Amino acid sequence: MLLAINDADKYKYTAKPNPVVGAILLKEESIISSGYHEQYGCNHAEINAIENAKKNIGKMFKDFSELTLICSLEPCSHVGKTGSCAHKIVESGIKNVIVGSIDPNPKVSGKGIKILKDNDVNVTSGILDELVEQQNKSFFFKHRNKRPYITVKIASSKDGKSHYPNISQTVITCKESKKDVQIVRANHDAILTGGNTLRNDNPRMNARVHFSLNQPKKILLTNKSFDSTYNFFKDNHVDIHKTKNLDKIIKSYYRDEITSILVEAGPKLVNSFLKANLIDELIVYRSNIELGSDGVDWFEDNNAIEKYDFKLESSCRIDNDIKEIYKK
Ligand code: AOF
Ligand code: ZN
Repeated sequence: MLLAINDADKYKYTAKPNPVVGAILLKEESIISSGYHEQYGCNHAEINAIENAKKNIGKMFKDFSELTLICSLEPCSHVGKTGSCAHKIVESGIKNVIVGSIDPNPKVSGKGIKILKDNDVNVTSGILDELVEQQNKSFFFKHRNKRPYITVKIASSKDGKSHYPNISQTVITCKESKKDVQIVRANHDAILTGGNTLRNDNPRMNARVHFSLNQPKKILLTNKSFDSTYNFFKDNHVDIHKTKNLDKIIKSYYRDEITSILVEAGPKLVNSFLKANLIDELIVYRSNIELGSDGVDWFEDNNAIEKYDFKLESSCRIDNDIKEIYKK
């Protein structure tokens, strides 16, 4: 199971917004084949493991009834972009399945295991399930909380300021921090910003990384009109929301294929997310530069981070900056 979980992780940037899943077929102690959910919209892990085993029929095993399937997530019951894994397992003749975690997706949850059991397949589940959940944090979060996981990223001066007013762009953090932001973007399914940031900075907000990935979708909150020449409209379709009801907007993504949203916006929108209790994780890139009393505060409240119950989970140095990660 640990091997299935570990190797599945290689595909986290191309499987998203789907969970990463690993499957291994064993004959007694020997590995016959493995399979992974490598690419969103393509074969699930179990199907790849079964297909990869076929070339060993007659060499390493006679038929699938001799094999045990280990899969990190409950085999799916539904026919989505591909067929139902649970039915494929039954058809193959596999008789023993060991499952890491139950799938929290209500379309599947418990139903995949039921199909197996109803067809006389022995199922053991709950093996390293906490690790599977940790690995697919936002996927589990979304299904448990009926909304995507929300991370807010800010670049702050040492004295908690965002920028100088009336200056087009205030440079705060170093080059290395900006590079790190690209990885943070790559780890999210969507990036959200507001009209003010678009007008002032004209950011592209894609993930500029040197590995293949499914680029984050884009979400824009504004009641103004923007023409398509703004950089934000490159790469991907942009959802535009004119309402100010953040709760409604965020909850609307429960039905969408988005499990995590990265908010990269100015103080006004960040404070709205804070007050709406819609921040699950706050990432602060803190520079050693002070902007002084002319700078605009990131947070409207003094001690906002503590007041809203965020706890520092980790901090590390990036060149001259400090990256702090806070969670509720
Ligand atoms: C599995 N094996 O490898 C994965 C599963 O859109 P689809 O059709 O690809 O289905 C995506 C859903 O299937 C996803 O939300 C999750 O519930 C499950 N993922 N299931 O049996 C896999 N990736
Ligand atoms: Zn499946």
